[in-house]
Amino acid sequence: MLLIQFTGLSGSGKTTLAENVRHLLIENNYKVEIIDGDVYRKTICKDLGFSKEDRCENVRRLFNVGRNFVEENTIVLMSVINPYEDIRNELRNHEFVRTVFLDCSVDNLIERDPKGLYRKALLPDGNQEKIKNFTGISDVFEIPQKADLILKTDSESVMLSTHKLYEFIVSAIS
Ligand code: GGZ
Repeated sequence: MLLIQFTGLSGSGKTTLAENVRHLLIENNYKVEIIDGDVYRKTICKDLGFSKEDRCENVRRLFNVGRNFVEENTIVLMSVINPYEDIRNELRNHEFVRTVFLDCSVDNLIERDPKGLYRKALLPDGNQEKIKNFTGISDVFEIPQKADLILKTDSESVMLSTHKLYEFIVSAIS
């Protein structure tokens, strides 16, 4: 089966697209599992922070969860920021993995900011509410050099990105 490793900034549309595509795939009788970083950071990854080491460990643990689902003939959508090229490449070594980059400019995300996280990341040093090491603001996001699919989520509609992703997944498994 297939494991999609998303890569993209917070708010770039990973969760929305994963859920939309999951619905379409289920309607077509595929088994699908979403592995969402934000969710697993409250359970098996709750000991991890946002250093490079911890983010890579986070991605590795989620990949190991995902791999078990893949073995059960399930399509896995791994919805994480996944900001480092070396860990993405490590996962790409597995033939069942594809990399999907949700490309959205930081300016656009700062403007949308539905959860108010960018506002908190941009607060002055010393402010108690400030989020430190925030990807795209005060922490690195390495642009993927070898994505199998790039979705420009700041310029194309959610519906178009959903359909592109769905078609990509179906052709990858057929
Ligand atoms: C980035 C952060 C941070 C920092 C908290 N940097 O969009 P969200 O809010 O709901 O999901 C993001 C989540 C990032 O977890 P991941 O497991 O996807 O990250 S990684 O792949 O880098 O390990 C975001 C929130 O946690 N969040 N602090 N400093 N995002």
